[in-house]
Amino acid sequence: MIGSAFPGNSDLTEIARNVRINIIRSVHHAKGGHLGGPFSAVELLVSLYFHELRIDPQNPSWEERDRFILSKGHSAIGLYAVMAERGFFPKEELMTFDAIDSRLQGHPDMTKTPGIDMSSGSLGQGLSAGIGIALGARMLGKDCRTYVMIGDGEAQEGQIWEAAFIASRYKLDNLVAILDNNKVQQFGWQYPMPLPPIDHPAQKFEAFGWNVIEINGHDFKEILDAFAAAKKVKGKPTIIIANTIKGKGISFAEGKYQWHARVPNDEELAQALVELEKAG
Ligand SMILES: Cc1ncc(C[n+]2csc(CCOP(=O)(O)OP(=O)(O)O)c2C)c(N)n1
Repeated sequence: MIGSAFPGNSDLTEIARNVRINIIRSVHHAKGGHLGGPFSAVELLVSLYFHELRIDPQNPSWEERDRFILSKGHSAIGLYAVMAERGFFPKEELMTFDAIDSRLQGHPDMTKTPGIDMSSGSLGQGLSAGIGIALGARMLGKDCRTYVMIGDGEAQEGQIWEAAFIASRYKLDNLVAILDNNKVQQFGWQYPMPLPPIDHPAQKFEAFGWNVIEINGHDFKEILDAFAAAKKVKGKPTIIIANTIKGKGISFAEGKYQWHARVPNDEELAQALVELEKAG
């Protein structure tokens, strides 16, 4: 973190709780947006923005910053809620989410929102852009690192595998991909289901020449250890396969594709807030 000490694991938990509360309030207020995917990614995003990334919220275009691409751009409200906690913009602005003139669009827009490194939402593209940024940093002799979060449903896109092939060919050890492996995508498959969106992701990325680390994506210690381990690897990109739960933290949404992009009604919001306030 720039300008402040590592907040500690208990504080990270508290931040994650606030983030989940702000996500569901924003989606309820906007009457639109996604819930399941943002909720599965909360601990990963909090770890990135409160521990891992070399960033300065006061200077979001700082040349020497690490870059982050939310390739699963439909989870934008999760990213905005974390960035607001970190001070990129006021938390009150979250209530403008998805409004036509808001800086916080339904999918990230690098031309509108301070601190967004790539516009995303059309799945499959973020890893390719991350490779370009990581390669550029190496050619310029810069030590900044690039992080890209992809979804497991998104990993069905062919472009992800073209990117996976190229990243290891260029030995991009300054690139870290994070797979939010919540095992549920937009429609139809029950959880647990016979076929996840991508089976054996660790073996597949390993076969493409990546360093693979598999973790529980809701456990801060495992996440931070994985980031630290990735920094020590030379000559290969790293993928962190983060096993997560879609809708994590709301009992009636966990693991349910029906909550991929559903807006809670007033009663559902109230029940979710009771559960989230109690979460530790
Ligand atoms: C190219 C493209 N095809 C389809 C969509 C519509 N879409 C939005 S989210 C989604 C499911 C994504 O699943 P996953 O990557 O597992 O995301 P998560 O479960 O983390 O929300 C789809 C198909 C899209 N945004 N882009």
